[in-house]
Amino acid sequence: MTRVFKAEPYDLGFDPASTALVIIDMQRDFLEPGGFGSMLGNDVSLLRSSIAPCKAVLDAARKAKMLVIHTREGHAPDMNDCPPSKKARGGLKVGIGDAGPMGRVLIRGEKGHDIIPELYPAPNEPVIDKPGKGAFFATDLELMLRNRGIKTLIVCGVTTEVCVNTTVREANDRGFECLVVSDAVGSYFPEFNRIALEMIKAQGGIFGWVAPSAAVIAAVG
Ligand code: TIU
Repeated sequence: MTRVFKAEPYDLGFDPASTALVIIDMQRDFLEPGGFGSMLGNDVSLLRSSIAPCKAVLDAARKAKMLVIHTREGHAPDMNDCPPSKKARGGLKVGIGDAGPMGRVLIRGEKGHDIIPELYPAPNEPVIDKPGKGAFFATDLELMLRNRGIKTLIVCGVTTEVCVNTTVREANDRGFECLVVSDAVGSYFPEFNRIALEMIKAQGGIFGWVAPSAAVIAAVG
């Protein structure tokens, strides 16, 4: 069954059976005070506007029985999967692996690493733990998508110019069609948010498509 997203730079046809919702890194470490995002010097409240649209798209995808995949950026407790360059970057007083108010920063199993309660994964929804910014690097995501015949990705999450953009670029090179939900992504830098969305849809959709949550929900529902 083919349906259409009203999107930019032009409408995108999709089949719900071969479409997955991918929610990138909606973790306490990025969205709540005292996590990795704060440690980097950011105002984390800037990301919170993405939560309600993301939840609305999540509810629609669940209702339509689409595949929903959540990702989390972070590292194993022994940090064997954390490049020393990533740990050292920024010269932070409290950085990756150090004790913060929500446990060890960006470490799996710690409170800060987990997904915010508003968007918590259902038991049947895969959670991809990724050591990098892109969700395809050093994960089973591609295998999981290919095994289920997925062709189209609806992408939400944070941050727009970092993990969302990196993942969309990785997906595009692998032949997936990505639709980024413009109000369900967020950045600590409003101008980066706007430009990151422009970059995706410029040049005839060089990396993919962009549409607001209302258009995505209308097409999925
Ligand atoms: N710093 C920043 O904007 N983002 C990240 O470090 N990770 C994600 O975007 N998930």
